[in-house]
Amino acid sequence: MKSSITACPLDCYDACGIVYSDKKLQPFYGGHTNGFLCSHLNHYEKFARVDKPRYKGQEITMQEALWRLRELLHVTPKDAILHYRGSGNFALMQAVTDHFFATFGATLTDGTLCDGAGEAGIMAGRGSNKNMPLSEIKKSDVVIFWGRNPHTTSSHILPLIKGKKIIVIDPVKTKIAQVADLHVQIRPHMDLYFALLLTRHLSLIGGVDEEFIQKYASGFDAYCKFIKKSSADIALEKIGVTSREIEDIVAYCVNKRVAIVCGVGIQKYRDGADVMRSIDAFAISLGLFGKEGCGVAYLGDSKEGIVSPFYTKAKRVSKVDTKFDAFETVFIQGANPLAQMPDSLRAKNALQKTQNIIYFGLYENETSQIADLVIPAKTFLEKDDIRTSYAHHGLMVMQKLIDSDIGISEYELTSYLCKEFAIALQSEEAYLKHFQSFGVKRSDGCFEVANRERVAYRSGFDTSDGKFCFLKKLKRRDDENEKSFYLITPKSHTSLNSQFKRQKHVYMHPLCGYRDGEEVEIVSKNGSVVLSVKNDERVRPDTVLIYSGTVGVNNLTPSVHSYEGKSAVFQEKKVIIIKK
Ligand SMILES: Nc1nc2c(c(=O)[nH]1)N[C@H]1C(S)=C(S)[C@@H](COP(=O)(O)OP(=O)(O)OC[C@H]3O[C@@H](n4cnc5c(=O)[nH]c(N)nc54)[C@H](O)[C@@H]3O)O[C@H]1N2
Ligand SMILES: Nc1nc2c(c(=O)[nH]1)N[C@H]1C(S)=C(S)[C@@H](COP(=O)(O)OP(=O)(O)OC[C@H]3O[C@@H](n4cnc5c(=O)[nH]c(N)nc54)[C@H](O)[C@@H]3O)O[C@H]1N2
Ligand code: SF4
Ligand SMILES: [Mo]
Repeated sequence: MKSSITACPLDCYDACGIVYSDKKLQPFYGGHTNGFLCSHLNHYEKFARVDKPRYKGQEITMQEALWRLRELLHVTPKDAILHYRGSGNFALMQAVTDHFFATFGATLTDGTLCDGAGEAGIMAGRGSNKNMPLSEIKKSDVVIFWGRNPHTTSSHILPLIKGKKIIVIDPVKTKIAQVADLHVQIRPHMDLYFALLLTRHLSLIGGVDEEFIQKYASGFDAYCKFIKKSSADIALEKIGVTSREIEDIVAYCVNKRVAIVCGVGIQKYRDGADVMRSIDAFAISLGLFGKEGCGVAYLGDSKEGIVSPFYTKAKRVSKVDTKFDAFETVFIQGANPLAQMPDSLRAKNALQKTQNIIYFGLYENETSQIADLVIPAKTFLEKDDIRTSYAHHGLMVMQKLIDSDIGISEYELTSYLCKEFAIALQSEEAYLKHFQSFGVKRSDGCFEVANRERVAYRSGFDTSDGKFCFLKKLKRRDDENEKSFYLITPKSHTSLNSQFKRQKHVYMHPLCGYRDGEEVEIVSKNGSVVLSVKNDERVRPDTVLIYSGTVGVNNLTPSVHSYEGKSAVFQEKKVIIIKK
């Protein structure tokens, strides 16, 4: 069989290129993928999928499922229909359903469960979110992983950082922390203070890039005063760092090409925007923008430089605290809100009060279990699509490679609905061509999104005066309950959020005094979950770790928004542990 090229559809920084040959998924050699995939894709076809549509528990044919869908949409008042789409498949054609639902007059969502708080911090400081692409990291001397776990979530960075000085700031002794030159095992949610202290120390030793600051920032002196005031009462042990660590990091960074690689770990808090902005400010003080191999890498805007061909103007409600019960018919696509939304008991309660829950997805999960109508999707191998990334500039065509009797593609489903309700829709090919038109061919033959800058901010920032805007005020409030634990809930190497092999344990430091396998109840103001303990020396003794995708983890998390960025905040609340 001739081999064909596609790309991994998952919500992941790396957006790997894939060669499909002899019915096997193999890594694309070259580009950033360069020879390896990860366990999700290496075992992709082993995970059981939903193979038949069903209504109220009874198997039906796809044709019957579509009739039923049309009927439910027809009988529900339009303002009582909600379209809730997640990021189970990250490719661009997934949004074609938005076009139908928006034109039809249904409500769509806004807000994010992911990176919105951090992004808001970047926007407030720089006026835009132009990301440092993966490939630039190769040119750095020093790489700081700040709340990012590359072995698990972005393993294609690893070949790029060989031989560099590695600094890790993470409450967990992750794999990268174990091999780093310096690991600061910071207390959760203390990054803002830490960033302020780093900037302050840099300033005290005269390491600030004065020329850069003069040109591209305003109010640095005022910021130094702000730092002095806001960190005056903060003891280093409260942050979980030492003065030696502060000195060492600053010494590593002065006059070096430094990449600060941030992940979502730093911003799962209400003031997540301020945390990100204080880290950006440290980078500003070092003069890290507009230069090769320097900068702050976070989750960029994967749609930067691409104009959507779909009609998406609609009334919108937040994805974070969705009042499902304000609707009669809820259409859920590429998402498992009952596991992945915060305050999942509230979400379940509200969703169960609706009349019709429609689940359009690949796998069985908490949401498919309570759905009235279940419509299986096609996998990325069975449909045409195209994707971009939030960590590099690639634009990757995803060809249909397999015919299958199972499922329906997002385009086919939309095309059926548009026909039934007399809504205009272009051909699938026309949309794919539209997306492709934003690509340019690189010298290695791969496509990337045109006009994205490899090194952004060469001539200043996108704020109104072209200068970086420093943080002026803190909004945080700390939960000082001594008996409670910080809850951190990062990504697992065995699952992609709730897809694939989900974790089952709560990870705790042996000093907490629990036995391996012992069941404990973890309790927060929002709810509780019973999990068995796994002792793990990588976790701080004041912290418990429950991976994203673990059944019940979001019983514990509140459905409040970040102060900026309309984002969920999964680590805001502390928890207590009760022996069973
Ligand atoms: N294998 C795998 N890969 C994935 C995913 C997955 O579920 N599984 N999910 C994908 C998605 S949707 C996303 S958004 C990305 C996210 O990928 P990452 O940005 O790497 O996100 P996390 O794993 O949530 O958090 C990263 C690190 O932050 C640390 N951390 C937690 N709290 C704090 C804190 O207060 N301060 C500091 N400094 N660090 C903290 C955690 O211990 C963790 O090591 O990964 C994508 N890739
Ligand atoms: N506790 C905690 N909660 C979290 C997080 C955390 O770190 N900790 N992370 C948050 C983050 S960053 C994110 S991005 C969200 C992710 O949350 P979700 O977007 O809900 O992601 P998944 O859990 O991966 O579920 C995606 C579903 O998409 C379906 N799917 C996959 N491919 C396709 C397809 O091609 N078509 C269709 N129609 N369906 C498909 C699968 O059936 C799968 O069940 O979770 C958030 N929730
Ligand atoms: S999940 Fe990420 S690392 Fe794994 S194959 Fe897909 S894009 Fe690559
Ligand atoms: Mo995410």
